[in-house]
Parts: sequence; C-alpha cells; structure tokens
Amino acid sequence: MAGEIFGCRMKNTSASPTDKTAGQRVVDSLECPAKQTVSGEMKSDLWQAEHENQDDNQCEYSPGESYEQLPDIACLEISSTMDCMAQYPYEDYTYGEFVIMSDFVATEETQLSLSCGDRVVLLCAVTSDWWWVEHNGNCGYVPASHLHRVSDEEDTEDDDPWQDEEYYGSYKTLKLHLEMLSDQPRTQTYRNVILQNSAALKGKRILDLGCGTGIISFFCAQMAQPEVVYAVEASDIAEQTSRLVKENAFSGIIKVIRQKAEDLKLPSKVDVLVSEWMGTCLVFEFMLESVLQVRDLWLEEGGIMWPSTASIHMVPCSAEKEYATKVLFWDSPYGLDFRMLKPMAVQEFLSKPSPDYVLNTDDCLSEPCVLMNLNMKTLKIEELEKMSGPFTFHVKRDGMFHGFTTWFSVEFQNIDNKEHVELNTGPFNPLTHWKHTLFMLDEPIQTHRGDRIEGSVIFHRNPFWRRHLSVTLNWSVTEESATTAHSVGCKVFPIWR
Ligand code: GJV
Repeated sequence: MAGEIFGCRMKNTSASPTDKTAGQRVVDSLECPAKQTVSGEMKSDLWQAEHENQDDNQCEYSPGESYEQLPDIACLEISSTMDCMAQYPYEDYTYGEFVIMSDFVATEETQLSLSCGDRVVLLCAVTSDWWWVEHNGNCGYVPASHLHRVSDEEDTEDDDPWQDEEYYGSYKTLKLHLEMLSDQPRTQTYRNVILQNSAALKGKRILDLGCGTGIISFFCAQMAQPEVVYAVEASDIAEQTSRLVKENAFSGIIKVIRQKAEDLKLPSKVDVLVSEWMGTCLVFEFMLESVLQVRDLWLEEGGIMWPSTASIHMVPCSAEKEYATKVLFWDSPYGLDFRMLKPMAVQEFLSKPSPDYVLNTDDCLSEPCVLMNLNMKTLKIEELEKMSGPFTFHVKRDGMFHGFTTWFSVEFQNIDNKEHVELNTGPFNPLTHWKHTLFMLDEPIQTHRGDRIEGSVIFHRNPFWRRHLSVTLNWSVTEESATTAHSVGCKVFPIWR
C-alpha cells in the first residue's frame, strides 16, 4: 500500500542535545553538518489516516562542537539503536520499553521531564548514565538510573511492535482494497505475470500471501490450471474472500486460509510464492518479512518468488511548489513579515517525507539511479535491519535542488524463459497508488549543470516498531571542476516512527 494509509503525526518538541553532561556525541562537521530527525509518536488510527506532515519532532546537532565523553561518530542516528548498541555495549542497553521509577525534571532542553510511572522507549543507551528515549513522540535524555525495564508480562497489547490490531484492522474494510484493485499498473502487472506464465503454472501449488480480496488467486485460477492456490489473509476481509471464491465457483482450486502467514500450516510445500507486499519506500510495513519467513518455511527448493527482485530508485529534484507553499509562504503573507516562523515551518513540514508526492519528470535534476537491489530468493530477514546504497548524480541542468524523490520497481522472472515482467512505480511510468516519496532538504541548494551530487542512503529498520524505519540521507554537492564539495548535508527522516 502507498503512503496515504500511513497517516502518522509527531508530537511537537524540539530537542538539541548540546548538553555536555548528557554525553553528546561528536558530530563531525564534514560528515554531518546538518540536522537529524528523530521519530515520534504515531497516530493511533494510523493505517487509515491521512498522512499529515505536522508536529514533527526534530533534533538539531550543532556541527563542530566536540564533546569529550563519547567516541567519535560521524552521524548520530537516533533510530539506529542497533548501531548504538554495537558502539556502546552498556550492560542494560537493549532497546525496548522502560518505565520511569521516579520523577525526573529536565534541566536542559535536550532532556525530558518525566513522571514516575511514565513509559518510554529506549532508543539509544548513549552513555552508561544518560539514555536517549522517546515518550509520547518526544525524544530526550533521561538518567539511566531512573529507568526500569518493562518485563514481558507487564507489556500491554497496546505496545505490540507489529501493531497487528491496527494493521490488519485497516485491511478489513474495502477502502484500501479498492485503492489497490483500482491501481491498473499494479493489478494488470500481476495479471500479466500469471497470463505469461499460464502454461508453466499448470499443476503447480501456489501460495498468495496477503491475498486481500483474492485478486491474484483469481487470476491464477482463471488463466492457469494450478493444482491449488492457497490464499492467505489475516484480516477480516478473508471472510469476504471466501464468499467470493464460492460465488465465482473456484472453491475447487482456491483455498482461503484466514491466518497470519507466520502461523501457516500446509499439507506440503508450494512451487510459487506470490505476494504484493510493497509499501512506501518499498519496505514500509515490512510485510516483506512475512514473505521471507514463508519462503524459508514453505517454498520448495528452486521454487518461484513473485516478485523475484525489487529495486529502490532515487533522483535529486526541484520541488519549487512544495517549498514555496510550505516554507517561502511565511516570507510575507498578506504583506506581513512572518519570516520568524520559517524554522518552525521547516521542522513541521519537511522533517518527514511526503509519501503522496507526484514527481514531474521535468523536475528531475539528473538521471535517476538504483540505490538498492533486493533478490527475493536470497534476501535474509536480518538484512532488512539496515540497508544502504551510495549514489552519484550528474546534474544535467541548472536548477534548485530541493530534495530527493524515491520510488521502487519489482521484477517477475518468467518460469520458462529468461524474460521478466516489470512493475515500475517511477515518474517515467504510469502513476500508481504508491505515487512517489519526496524527501526535502531543509534549505534548497542552487545547482548547475555538471555539478555532482554524491552520498548515500541508509534505511534503518526501527528496532522496536517493526513496521517502521528511518531513512538517513547524506549528500554533498561538488561543482564540475572542483575537488571539494561546496555543500554537504545529512538528514534523518522517520517513516513514521
Ligand atoms: N499474513 C497474512 N496476511 C497478511 C500478512 C501476513 N503476515 N501481512 C499482510 N497481510 N502491499 N504493503 C495482508 C493484509 O491484511 C492485506 O490484506 C494485504 O496482505 C496487504 C497487501 C497490500 N500491502 C502492501
């Protein structure tokens, strides 16, 4: 599903962990001169809600300041608890939920005031004394001595890291299924794959993971002659899917299994595992983990994975209108000087990506590149924790560089030949319900033809909220003839926690 369903909102706070006693890490001015964004709280009705770029929670790190207490780290990535753990092996570092044992009153902006009984999520055990935590969407330092780990028994259902209730709840009504089925490029691609492989699918056992209303299973039953199609769906929509199968007289072939794929029991392994699992920035929702789990348990050796590969693409772009309506707006509304609100606007509107952006090809400043390529046959679940890719773009025309836009493509390898079918959600292909994802810089950079935009992207899966991730962008802009960059930056975007 696309971004629209991932409405989430950050609670408003801005923390600058410049308190030396709190053990601020060195932020290398070359590698990370810009600000970092940390994730906040998600709206409870998140899966269905409209995405609102509001109330973001962004932390700024001043470049060049050095702090003695901690070793050098180029970039402080709050969401990257895994990395923190590797760097700071404190005894009780494990991320997770903690309860505040006694009131704590913040003495610095970078700290959080908390009351006895408050629950927080540990994001990073920065030093043995000071831990970086999240509380209701606000992030800050708290003395480690005030925290007590919440044991599994005390854990409430509200804190399910997979948010299954909200997640599957959002798929029990028709709204999202209508959106997906109406997406012609998406649905027709799956149909084409089945059609092109109809002969090869004869007698095969197929598993359709997250079948929703069953469309892919129906295509299989209609156009091929598989032995069986297991249509696995965990949400309540599965009841309707069962009725549809009966009504369309496919009960002999399609077996609807109303279950989480993780709990699946089958009489035998399958030959084909097909699924439409892609989300914002390809991986958000991390339904991909379910697909990989099922692959490892239920796909025959040498079986088919559809999609077979997936790629994340990116391009630097101009986004004049976005920047004008959200930031420049404050220059002189109704002839008044509202410029003092611009930093607030940047924080509020630009600290999360825009998941429903539609990139005009004219706004591309260079050719796009492929950041990451995933092979569904070999990809390991652990590899989802941190995925990264470098980029080098050659700017092809003068223009304002406002940010980066990403999209994804997936390929379906044909069973009997070397051909494949592609679904590309990018700006050079018909628009899909996933649209494009825009990551805006806090300030645009004037670029010229011949400039080089280089850097890297890191996807860090949230160690606690397993369907979420943060995207770290590092970039530099270098003029054609220059050897050193004239502009460098780093920004972390939560999606959505
Ligand atoms: N087991 C069963 N059904 C699932 C699972 C799972 N582990 N995960 C997702 N679904 N492309 N990002 C179902 C979900 O209930 C919904 O109907 C469908 O798969 C999502 C498909 C679109 N989401 C996406």
